[in-house]
Amino acid sequence: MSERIVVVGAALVDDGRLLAARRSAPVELAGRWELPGGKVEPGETADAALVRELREELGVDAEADGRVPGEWPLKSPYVLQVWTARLRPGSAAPEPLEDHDELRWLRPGEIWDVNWLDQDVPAVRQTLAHLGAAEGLT
Ligand code: DCM
Repeated sequence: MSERIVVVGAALVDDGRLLAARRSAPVELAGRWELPGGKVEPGETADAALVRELREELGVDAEADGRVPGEWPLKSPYVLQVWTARLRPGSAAPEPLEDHDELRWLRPGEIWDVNWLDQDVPAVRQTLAHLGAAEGLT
């Protein structure tokens, strides 16, 4: 029996906008947009992994605030979970340091303008349902 491995995606929200990141690798995912994040390492909590990944990939100081209910299958053994996150005061603005070549802050009404990874579409939909009204995203 193989264990499943959790990939955490960040719904990073700032000023009523959601951050989307365009992947530059691997080739089969390049050009598609995702909630930035990555694999949870052994012994690491999901929210700590999220903060680490956002620092590594985007150079930001972020904090996770809560999990979006649900879990979406990726290529086995991976599953995607989403946490909402925000920039801490004084954080640098996000930059595409690794894995991505473009970032966009999506305003309400722009959320579906980018070509999300297939597996991120239901996760983004659920994220909007979860925090849309409270964050002014819907
Ligand atoms: N992944 C995804 N959606 C996300 C984040 C990651 O489908 N929002 C996938 C892409 C990779 C795997 O999870 O196959 C691990 O991600 P990474 O390469 O960023 O560590």
